[in-house]
Amino acid sequence: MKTRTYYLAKNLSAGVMLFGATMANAAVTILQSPGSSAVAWEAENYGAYLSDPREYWTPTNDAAASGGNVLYILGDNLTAVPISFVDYTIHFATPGTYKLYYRWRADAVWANADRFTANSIYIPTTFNANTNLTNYVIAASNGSDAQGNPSSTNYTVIGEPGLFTVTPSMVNPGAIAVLRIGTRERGFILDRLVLSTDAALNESGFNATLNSDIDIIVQSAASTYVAFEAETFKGAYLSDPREYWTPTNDSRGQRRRGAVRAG
Ligand SMILES: [Ca+2]
Ligand SMILES: [Ca+2]
Ligand SMILES: [Ca+2]
Repeated sequence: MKTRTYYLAKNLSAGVMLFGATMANAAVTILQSPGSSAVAWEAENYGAYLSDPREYWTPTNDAAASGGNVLYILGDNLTAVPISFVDYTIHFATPGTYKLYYRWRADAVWANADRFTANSIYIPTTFNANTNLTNYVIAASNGSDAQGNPSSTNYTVIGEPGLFTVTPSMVNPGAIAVLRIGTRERGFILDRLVLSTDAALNESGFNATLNSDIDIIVQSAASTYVAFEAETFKGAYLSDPREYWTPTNDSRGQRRRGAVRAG
């Protein structure tokens, strides 16, 4: 992936935004913890992009944002259909009916001139949506505006009325679901997302929902080592039925599970 950096002469509360701070990343799966009723992640992390140069998602910084960064819709204000997309790949652990919540705001650079702009995206009506308009609805955030209380230019948490179903087969090992979010109004700022079985999650509940783990082992900042259990669920297996690795328990093993060869 090419790294491009955009400097825009737009002063936001955080000062000048630095656009396009992307790095080459392998596809990452967001993992729901066993027993958890929610999945949470920063909008600017773990996305895979389908971008049209006319209007597209790009990560940028914002001091008021969770994690200090956001995804921003840059380009022309093309609202009739979703133009570009960000995909989040999720492995669920708990079947159920999930509601999508997100923390967002409108860029005042646009919303001060038109109170109803920069306040919507395209939300998929299902997991694994394609790119057709028929797979999307206009986000509930479009109902707020820059002269409302709170103003659309302040960060708020909102939930979508359309729900997402996680079936029992979707929690099988290796199963994934893709949440694809489309662009709509230029200047929309997406900070953080939560999918939860709680249909009435409020803002404090949203903030208390910790970000989920991912399927790769990440070295801690400034750490001089990486350490992990052999049986970690982050392991990927190439198995021959005659002899293969399988996790099992052993009271003498650390955390009482180990990976052993079977067969
Ligand atoms: Ca709007
Ligand atoms: Ca964020
Ligand atoms: Ca172990």
